[in-house]
Amino acid sequence: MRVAIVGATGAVGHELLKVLEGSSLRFDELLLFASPRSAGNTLTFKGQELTVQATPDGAIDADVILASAGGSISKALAPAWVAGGAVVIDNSSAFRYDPEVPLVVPEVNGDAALTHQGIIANPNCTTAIAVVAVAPIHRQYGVKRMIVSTYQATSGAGAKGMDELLEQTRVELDGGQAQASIFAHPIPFNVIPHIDAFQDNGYTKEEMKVAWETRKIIGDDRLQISCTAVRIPTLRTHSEAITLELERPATPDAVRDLLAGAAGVEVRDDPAGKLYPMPLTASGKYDVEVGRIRESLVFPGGIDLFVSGDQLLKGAALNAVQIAEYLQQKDALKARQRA
Ligand code: A2P
Ligand code: 11C
Repeated sequence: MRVAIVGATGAVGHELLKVLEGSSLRFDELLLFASPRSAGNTLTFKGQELTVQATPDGAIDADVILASAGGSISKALAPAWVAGGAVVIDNSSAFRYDPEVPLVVPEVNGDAALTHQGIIANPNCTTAIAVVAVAPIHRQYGVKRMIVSTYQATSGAGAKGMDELLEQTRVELDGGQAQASIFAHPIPFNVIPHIDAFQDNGYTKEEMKVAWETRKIIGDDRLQISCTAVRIPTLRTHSEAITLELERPATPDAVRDLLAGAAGVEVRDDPAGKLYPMPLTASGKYDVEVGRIRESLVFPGGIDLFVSGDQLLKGAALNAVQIAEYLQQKDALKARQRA
């Protein structure tokens, strides 16, 4: 069984290597690919130095390809990878809205992965982190409307986004004026309500992704969702304030109990003890932290909550590896015959 990472040198790529080190996924060989700029560089996996190769134009001789080199690379190359016999788990948005491509968060709709025709899409990080908390509530109480405000880390823009936060913060602290390159405005000591391109309806693409993808993963087109997506000066954890209008009334205690038993969730909810989700505690963690669970003042029987989830882990690398693990557990991942 051969696993390949395309985009191995990026922020998500690094996390993929780390998550695979501790994963239950059984495989014999790991191949690393990135742009030609990184060819010949080495990355460490389980104490061994592996050499990064330039991503070829065509097929890759691997059984599973974890792709995280951006939408244009996936769009251009994934068909050739599939034609070559690989199962592609794609972290980009290139195929998420294709009805033939399952969009999967294993805790929520793992079985959808089994219907794949070569490509399985990994959701947008903001969506993946939200649905881990919202899906169990939806199953029990039926979510009618969902209003989300996000606090998104710079890692969503890749390693260069994280570098820009660190470098430009130093510039500001040294008395200089931060210059934006990756983000629309300087990110240090700022918040920017602009992630991805503005659409005709006034929402950004990131905001629309949360609506489209949540409906697809939860499997309910009636769900009404409105999102405001905001970039904040943190490194790698996205937080989200979520308001839910429910079909059947819930109590905060019942939701706390429900989420305490939900896969991929850590309930962190003791305001008197200053215990709630935060990037500080959620970064590097596999579980999504959920707290500030309270009855909505606007929707009687509805729920307000706050989540923090590591953007590079549940928002990207961890979810991708969990999809591969799920396929293998279901005996749906086979090594191909090689000469
Ligand atoms: P490289 O490091 O060689 O540029 P991030 O999201 O953190 O910016 O990472 C993007 C990842 O995608 C990196 O591993 C990067 O490799 C890779 N990448 C960028 N452009 C290409 C390309 N044309 N072909 C293959 N991989 C690419
Ligand atoms: C961000 N959520 O924080 C974006 C990054 O659709 O996979 C992920 C974009 C995507 O900038």
